[in-house]
Amino acid sequence: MNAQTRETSHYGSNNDRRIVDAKVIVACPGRNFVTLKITTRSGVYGLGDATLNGRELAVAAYLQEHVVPNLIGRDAGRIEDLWQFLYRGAYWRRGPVTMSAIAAVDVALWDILGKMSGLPLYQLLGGRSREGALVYAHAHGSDIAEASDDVGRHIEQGFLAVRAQCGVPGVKKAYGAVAAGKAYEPAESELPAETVWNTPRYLDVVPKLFERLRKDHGDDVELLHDVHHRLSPIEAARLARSVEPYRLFWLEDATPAENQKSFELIRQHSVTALAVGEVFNSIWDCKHLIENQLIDYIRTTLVHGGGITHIRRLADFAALHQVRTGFHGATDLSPVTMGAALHFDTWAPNFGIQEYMLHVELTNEVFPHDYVFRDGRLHVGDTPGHGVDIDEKLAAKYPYSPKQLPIARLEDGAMWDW
Ligand code: CS2
Ligand code: MG
Repeated sequence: MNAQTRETSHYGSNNDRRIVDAKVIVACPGRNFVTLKITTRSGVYGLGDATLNGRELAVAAYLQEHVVPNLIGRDAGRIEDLWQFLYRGAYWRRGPVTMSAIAAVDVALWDILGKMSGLPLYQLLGGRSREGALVYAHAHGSDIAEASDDVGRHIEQGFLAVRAQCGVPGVKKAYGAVAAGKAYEPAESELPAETVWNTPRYLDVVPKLFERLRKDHGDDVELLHDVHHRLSPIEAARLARSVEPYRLFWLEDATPAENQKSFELIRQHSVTALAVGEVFNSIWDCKHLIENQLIDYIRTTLVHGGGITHIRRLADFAALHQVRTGFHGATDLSPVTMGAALHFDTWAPNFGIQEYMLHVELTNEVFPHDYVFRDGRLHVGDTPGHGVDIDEKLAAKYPYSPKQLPIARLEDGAMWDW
């Protein structure tokens, strides 16, 4: 027992809130997910997602070996203090493994707070700023015509925003550009498949894709595109300028951003809106980008960025610079992250858009949730907490299965970004 005792609040004494169990659940209901379930003495539990695609077991071990022993006996109501404890106390700061583990604890504690107080998470954050969160779907095709048909299908389904990717002529297989109807993220093999990338051909096809999409689908639909870190800064600037006539909602990950100053070059040459940050895990990864207004949307989401406690700080900082959120929402983030992110989106004054790549049915069965898609937006329910649960018995039927996304090389064999 630590010093934080004998305190009561409107939602119970901290004796009820004491953490008595923390369980790391690893399962593969369609994709691999790592989930942390924290249980308090009162029996109320909270869930946090700790999934780091392709490196799942590293986070599971970090939690199991280094975090869980520190949680038992602590007051689940001290969310900020536990965040600081796990961040500062580890001595080693930041990094995707650490920050995903901290996020799982943090989101689980916010879930507990919601359940104990009988309030949905968005209410704890400050209440609704909007009725629903605008989402974008994924459309793709092996060529421009197929991708355009797929965009049309998504518009018919009610999406107001669609991300479009298409095959690159002469490039046999590129991550993100599969035939329409096939899974966008082919995490198929135990070791990563190797694909061959060609930048000049890609730079040639993308403006043609968006010219066609505007012709076929008009000006109302919001269109997005993910470059997936494959360009140099000057190439990214060229692409951003070449798609200006088609008014993209955003161009994502146009160039890797370890060196945040790279984005200055893109900004100098183009007014296309820019999004980046799904691989970031801390406010420090985007501080220069945000305070110099080099981006328009920040994509870092709860699971990889230290949970609600840290991302709220990041979002508030972004708001000061008129940068909006556009959280990562691929199928390798669990519905727990989606649910929590949607509550955040419902509150955040500077919310922009939410990525929504639909989970397969089995994933949804393992993680029952109350968010629903309606009229181009996702709507959270009023279940206390973040509204996402786990069916542990069902999850246990789908054990961890190592799977990797494909990587890329250039035609001369050199390793490239994907
Ligand atoms: C992609 C992701 O959703 C996106 O924008 O970039 O699919 C990303 O490749 C994966 O989440 C990586 O694990
Ligand atoms: Mg992306």
